[in-house]
Amino acid sequence: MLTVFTEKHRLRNVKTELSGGELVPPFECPVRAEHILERAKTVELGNIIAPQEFGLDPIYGIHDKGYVDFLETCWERWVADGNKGDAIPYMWPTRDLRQVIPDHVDGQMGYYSIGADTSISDGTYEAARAAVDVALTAQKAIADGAASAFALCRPPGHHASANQYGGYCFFNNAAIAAQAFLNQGAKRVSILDVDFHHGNGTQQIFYGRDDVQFLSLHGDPMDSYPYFLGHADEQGQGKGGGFTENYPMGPGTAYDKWGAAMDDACRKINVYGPDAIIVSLGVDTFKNDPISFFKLESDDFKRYGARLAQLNRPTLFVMEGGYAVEEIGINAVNVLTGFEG
Ligand code: Q9C
Ligand code: ZN
Repeated sequence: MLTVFTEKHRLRNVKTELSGGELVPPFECPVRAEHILERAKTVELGNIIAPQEFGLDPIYGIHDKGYVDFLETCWERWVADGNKGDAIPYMWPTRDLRQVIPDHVDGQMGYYSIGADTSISDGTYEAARAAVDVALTAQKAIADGAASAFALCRPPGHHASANQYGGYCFFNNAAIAAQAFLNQGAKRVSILDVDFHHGNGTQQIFYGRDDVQFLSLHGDPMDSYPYFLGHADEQGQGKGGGFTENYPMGPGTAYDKWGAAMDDACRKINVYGPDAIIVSLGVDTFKNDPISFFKLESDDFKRYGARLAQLNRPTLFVMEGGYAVEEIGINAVNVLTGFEG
């Protein structure tokens, strides 16, 4: 399987994450991508190529221009305002407040984010742009005839909506790739999100559409980030009704239950009959993940990779989360080798 990777991911290198009332080293750190790349080389997964540049147009197909402009300028404006640390939002237009876009960068950070866990610093925008190019380059390989490809994206994307960042995500790499398939003639695309966390951004982007089916297996939002989306009764709206499927699962969920949800999702993908499948590949379902509560073993990643291969459709893997950095390479690449059989 082809892997697309760029060193530009290292430009995403914030010092701090607000967690547990402290500023800690970020869970979403550069070594994650390095370990996955090393493992892909070790098992000789296939060629590893750098991305082409696709520019801003595919991003504007999913994200609001005002949001993109904000991400491009946030850090320089934060520094110009005299701040010393990473840019972290602290005020949001919640419930009864007005949804007005302020002029000040502090207000814009609140308007354009879903939480305080995702700091911004120098290079965040460039790295997020490069991650989109990684996804689109892998998508193009499939459009050109490859049966599968691996977009080793960093930063991840599935928590980013049309106009909000958070959960370590800025541009929704998987959503942008899905739109690329459609623009090139695909009639239907399925996005199967196996990251531990609900893919709230991807769900929001496609919630009212019937040309992208979104399915997510994740920690129950009653007990887990992102808390405010991902319940089983969220199934799409308007002509998108029935094209969103959520499988929230509780603490301690292991492969017996998780694999059954995966089977059910695969059955629904077959009914939908997509021209391509995008797997939002987070491996934070692993038993040792520091911020998650599922109990998958390393071998389970191979098992579900093999299950995905049975769908027998063009499949684009887009890297999302996973924070047990010592095992992240083994677990992510196990899905891909399991898929290849
Ligand atoms: N105190 C992805 O997996 N919150 N994002 C963690 C820890 C955010 C995860 C809080 C988790 C976001 C792509
Ligand atoms: Zn996650």
